[in-house]
Formats: sequence, structure tokens, C-alpha cells
Amino acid sequence: MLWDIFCRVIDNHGDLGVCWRLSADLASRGHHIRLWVDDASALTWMAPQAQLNDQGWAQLRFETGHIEVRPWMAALNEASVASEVWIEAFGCELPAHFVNWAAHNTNSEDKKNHPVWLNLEYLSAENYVERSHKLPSPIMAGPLKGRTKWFFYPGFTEKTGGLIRESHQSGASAAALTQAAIPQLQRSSLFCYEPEALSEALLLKSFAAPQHQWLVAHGRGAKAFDQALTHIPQNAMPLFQKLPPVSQSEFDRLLAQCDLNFVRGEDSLVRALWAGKAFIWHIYPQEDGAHGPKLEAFLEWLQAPQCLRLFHLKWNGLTPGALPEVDLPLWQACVQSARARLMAQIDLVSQLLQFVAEKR
Ligand code: TRH
Repeated sequence: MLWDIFCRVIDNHGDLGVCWRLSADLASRGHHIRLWVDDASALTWMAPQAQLNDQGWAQLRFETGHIEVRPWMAALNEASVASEVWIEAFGCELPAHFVNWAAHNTNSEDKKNHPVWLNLEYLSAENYVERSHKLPSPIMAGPLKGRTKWFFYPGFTEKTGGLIRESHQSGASAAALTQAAIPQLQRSSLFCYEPEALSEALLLKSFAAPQHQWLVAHGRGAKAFDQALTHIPQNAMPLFQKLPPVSQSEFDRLLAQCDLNFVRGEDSLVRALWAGKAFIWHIYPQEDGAHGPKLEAFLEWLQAPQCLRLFHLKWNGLTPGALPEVDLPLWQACVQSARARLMAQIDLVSQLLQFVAEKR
């Protein structure tokens, strides 16, 4: 099938990161994707194989499928092919010129010929996700009045749309991890925003040099790390290495090779789960405080032991008190059991294909 996927980059890298993973997973299953992006610049490091040009176009061929990245305002004409599915990522709304084109070119009387129109929502473990998944949202105004848009919610339970999980994420690596010796904390990756507890973390015994090394991802987290270092006495300096921006596949490999991963936002959280190593999540902070209940719901689903819960709350600035030391065997066991629960569920792209087939 031909899919139009729409992505507006609000801030950070998660919007594009998720849309690229989704496109690549679909393309690897033989589908053709037009990925419309208002700022695709991060693809130069996230997916260098796509060879983005200065105008915001990129192409990537898979064995049978293919992705074409298009600038948000790219023109359409009479000869443009209509797709079978439209996906608005994170409620970004379709570009006006696309809506106008679609109203003239996909307006068959037979509703069966209308593209299936989906809004792919943000990931959350909160209860509303199961209630809202697959709900219709009738279009009441504009050139596409009368059509229906469907909510598609990713999530952590069977009653949600699931998580993006490519076929190479098998159960085998989790099994191998389970049989491995008691894990030692030697390397931690750090991808975060600006956690207040960062300098306190750098001083924990768990992370003391020389047996431990930080691998610090580029961007906001790296700046926060530099800032935190200014509060550390010379004789307690941690060992660290700064990393350049790497591709998504290299990023995934990094998570698999570390003993503990500090991740953030949405996509790297999912990747930390697939890596099957202990992790700490820095949730995207929202001004209205909505991230508090969202984090609690996730920790509940994760069945996080008390010290892991406490570390998360403190890392996210949601509780006073001291950061606990790392309990790697306990935390890794918790992540592996969560991963095993997820592996038993249907992945997001398979569910998406099923849903589209039902609606066509
Ligand atoms: O960048 P983020 O903080 O994105 C966030 C979240 O998506 C959040 O939900 C959203 O509301 C906000 O953006 C606007 O974190 P996230 O989601 O982990 O996205 C980072 C992406 O960058 C992910 O796909 C992994 C990728 N990445 C690389 O490919 N290479 C790298 O070197 C690094 C550090 C990240």
C-alpha cells in the first residue's frame, strides 16, 4: 500500500524519530511511504542512509518497499497518486494544500475508496489510552467534512496499539540476558533533558571512577552534564566520553551494550525496553504537570521495585530526598520481565495493518 505520513517537529527528536521508525518498519514489510516533514534536518544523523538533500527531500529503498521524505509544502498535482492511508503523527493536522488536493482527488462516492485516516497519538501507560484507542473522530468542517479520522494509541497493554517493534527484536536476546552472569555497572549511556539530580547522580558510589564510565549523548543532556560537572570536586570527577549524534541503529546498539541506560521522551524509552537493560526514564516535562501521573502510570505498569521507583521520581524532580544507589540485578530483572510481557503482544505496525484492513 501507499501511505502518507505527516510529521511536524515540535521540539527535540522524538516526533521525527518515531515517524522514521514507523516508516522504516512499514517499508521493510513492502509498503511505500511518503513521509511529509516540516524539518527533516535531524535525518542527516538519525538516518544518514536516506541522504537528505538541502530542499528536504530524501529517498530510501528497501527490498520491496520504499520511503520518500518530502518537504511539508511539497506540491501535488493531477498526476499525483492517491494513497490508501494517511497518518497524522501526534495530532499534527494535514497540510492545507494536501487537504485541498485530497478533497478533489479522493472524493469518490464510495467511502470504501477513501483513504483510512489515522491520528497516531503519544505513548502513555495511563488508563485513558485503552479507552480512547480506535475511537472515531468525525470531521465536521472543511473540504473533507463528513470523513472520519481514527485515534490510534500506542501503548503497553493488549488493548492498545502496542509499540513499534521490528522483526529483528526477538525474544532470544532477552533469554540470553537472563542466563548471563550478575550484571556489573561499568557503562551507562546518558540521554536526558536537564535533571536537577544530575550532579547528585555523578557523585553516587555506583558511578564512581575508574570502574564506571558515562557515555554522554549529544545535545541538551550533554550541556546539562557539563553544567553538573562544575559542581563536582576534582577528586570525585567521573569518567566519561562524549558521543557525536549517531544513527538510530547505532543508538540502539549503544543501549544494548550499556549496563544502564538513561533515556528520555518517547522513542528512546521504547528502545531501552527492547535493549532489555536496566534504564531510567526522563519523561518529557510538561508545564501543567501532566508528566507526573504519566510517569506514575508507567512505573506501575513496569512493576518497578521501590528503589527504581524512587530513582525515577527523584530524577524527574517529582520527590525530595536523596537518590538511591543503583541495584542493577534487581532493575535489570524488572526490565527483562516487562520486555517479556511486551514480546507476547502484537507490535504496533502489525496492529496498524490489521486496523487499516478492517476499515477498507
Ligand atoms: O528527543 P526526545 O526528547 O523527543 C521528545 C519525545 O518524543 C516527547 O514525547 C515529545 O513530546 C517531544 O520530543 C517533543 O526523545 P525521544 O523520543 O527518545 O527521541 C529521540 C530520538 O533520537 C530517538 O529516535 C533516538 C534518536 N537518537 C539517535 O538516532 N541518535 C542519537 O545519537 C540520539 C542521542 C538519539
